[in-house]
Amino acid sequence: MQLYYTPNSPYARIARIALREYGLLARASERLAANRMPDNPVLQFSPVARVPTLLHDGLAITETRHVFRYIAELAGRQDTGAADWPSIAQEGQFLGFLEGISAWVRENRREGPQRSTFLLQVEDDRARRCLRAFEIAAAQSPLPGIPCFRTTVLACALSLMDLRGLVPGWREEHGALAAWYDDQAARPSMRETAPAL
Ligand SMILES: N[C@@H](CCC(=O)N[C@@H](CS)C(=O)NCC(=O)O)C(=O)O
Repeated sequence: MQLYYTPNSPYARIARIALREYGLLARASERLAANRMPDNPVLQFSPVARVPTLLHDGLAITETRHVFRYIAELAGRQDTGAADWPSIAQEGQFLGFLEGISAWVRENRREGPQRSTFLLQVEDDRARRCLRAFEIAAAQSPLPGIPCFRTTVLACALSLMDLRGLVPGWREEHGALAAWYDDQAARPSMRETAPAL
């Protein structure tokens, strides 16, 4: 099994956390992708050429939630119950938050005139709205910990937001969420996959 990743991708990080949390790291080789380069090795397997891409049994599995589920199933953690719609609704919110943070980071990387102050403001607003809502959720009832898929997404999104200093001082007004995040950030799977600054 081969998992293509880049060190700074929060999506690939979620898949790398799954390999560690489900005890499958020894069966996988983690390989570096070269996103958006003509010699990206992932192009041999997937025309979409994004990370994470998991190769196993002749399949190239993409989309983080599918990769995560595949790894969980290989580890014998199948979820065969009826759809849990409240959890799926929350998963959508956490994935949307991660997408917003990722878009914000990408926009920040653009050079001066190419950078859209409108888009930066849109993502700033979205992130702050999400933090307020997630704080209420975390204070109302304890959020499950990693390796629950949806909260692995949340932890990786908060980590990226924190690392890039996108919402300075967010901990002060989001104490329940920050306490939950700090517990998750201390897990070996989070520490071993931390992106470079
Ligand atoms: N919806 C995808 C998003 C994955 C994604 O956006 N990956 C980025 C890195 S963070 C990527 O590979 N970008 C390269 C490209 O778009 O060419 C998922 O859930 O896996």
